[in-house]
Amino acid sequence: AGFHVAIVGATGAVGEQMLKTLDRLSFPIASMKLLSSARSAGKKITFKNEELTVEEATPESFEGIQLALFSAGGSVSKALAKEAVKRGAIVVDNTSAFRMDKDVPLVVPEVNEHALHEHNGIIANPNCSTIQMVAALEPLRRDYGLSRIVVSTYQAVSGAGVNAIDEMYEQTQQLLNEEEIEPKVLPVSGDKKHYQIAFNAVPQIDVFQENGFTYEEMKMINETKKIMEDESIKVAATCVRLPVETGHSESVYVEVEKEGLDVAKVRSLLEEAPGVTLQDDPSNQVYPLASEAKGKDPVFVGRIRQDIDEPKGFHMWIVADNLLKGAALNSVQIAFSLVKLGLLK
Ligand code: 11C
Repeated sequence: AGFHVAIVGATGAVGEQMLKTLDRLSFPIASMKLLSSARSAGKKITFKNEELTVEEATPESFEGIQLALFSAGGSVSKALAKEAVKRGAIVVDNTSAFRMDKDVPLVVPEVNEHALHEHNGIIANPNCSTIQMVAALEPLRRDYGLSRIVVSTYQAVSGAGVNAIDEMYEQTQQLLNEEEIEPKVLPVSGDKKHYQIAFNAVPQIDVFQENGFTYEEMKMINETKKIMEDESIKVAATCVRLPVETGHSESVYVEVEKEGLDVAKVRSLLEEAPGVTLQDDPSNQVYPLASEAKGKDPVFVGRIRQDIDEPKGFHMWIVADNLLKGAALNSVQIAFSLVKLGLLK
């Protein structure tokens, strides 16, 4: 027993983690189909001791598929997600293609699992930097309300894909060898200019919008309001890429609506929160680190401080594996939620 599942983008950094996560969490699978662009078709991937050949994704690929996890870029999702739905599949889409569509739920199960009931075939998985932030802030929102969030991110190169990871290692090696470097991928593959990522901090993730924010920053702003179902929360974001392979870190300042919150209460709310692990013991230098979050499921939170001037303001450091909770794990959790709610059967 189990479901007929397809992964679109099986050869990518997130696709690889989707396969591992489905296996590790024992998602019930009757059959697995691996799909990709024409360029990666033909590659072999082992899943549950079986060697599978990656096929080029076409509309017909989705015949008989019940669940399709997409992570092959927005244009692939735009071209094929509705074709999959037409053929009876539920799509969990890890791109930004449909996230802000009114009839598409944007879901972090710990925050708004109930939104899945409204789905029309496609469910969007939020942006990685948004997921970890809302998972950590949801317990504060529920009990105290949120009025404002100001976030600065310190994002890993794996968020930009396998080519960005390769570029970071290659540049690091070249610079250590005192060789010339030739940036080609980051900050945004396809943008006009490229900058050094090794030994650097680059304040551009995705392309600039007319208002001066980047698309990544606007995703954090718009997606947070949609997931938390509250347009009145003021959100501002500055997104920065660092030479970290995997693990996004975020410095978050949050103001709550109600009075009476203090650091001890924030800690106890987060200790109880599903999917969150508190790592906050300054006297013993305990705080979240990207290097330790890599390969782990939880969202780690530490460095919790009450603002010195604003009693309703709190600062914290939120870290998660961007390929797991930020992408593959959240998608698989959505799939489990669909089963639990009787929406996938
Ligand atoms: C990054 N957050 O770190 C991006 C990657 O909308 O799903 C995820 C892009 C997205 O570059």
